[in-house]
Amino acid sequence: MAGEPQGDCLFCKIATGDVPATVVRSTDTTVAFRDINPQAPTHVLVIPRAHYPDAGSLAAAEPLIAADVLREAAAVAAEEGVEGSGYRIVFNTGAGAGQTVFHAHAHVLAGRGLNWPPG
Ligand code: DGP
Repeated sequence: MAGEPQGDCLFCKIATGDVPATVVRSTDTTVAFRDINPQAPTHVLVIPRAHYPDAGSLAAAEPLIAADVLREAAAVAAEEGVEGSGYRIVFNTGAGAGQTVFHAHAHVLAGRGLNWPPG
């Protein structure tokens, strides 16, 4: 069923605690944890607990949870103290755009110069 945990999904396992991660925030619908391969001094991933393969399918099926992910991304930025200097929220969508884990997630990146356009 849509949104149900997938046994072969790494981020579903992080959401349940079956795979360890450095969790910085947690709500009924989301988990935020540090990226294992940080691309900036602050690099946190925010995931919905529900399994959807990407941000678009999450937003179509569960718009309130998609909003929770965005709200939590902003809360992470506030907690990390990077609101003033600026931060970037990224949803890589599709392998061609660099998505490697097919469970919707927002990258929250900050703490260095962030160029535009991104690479
Ligand atoms: P993306 O390429 O947009 O699908 O981002 C996936 C991110 O997930 C990537 O930046 C690395 C991170 N990642 C992959 N495996 C793990 C893991 O086991 N733990 C944590 N904390 N992050 C992971």
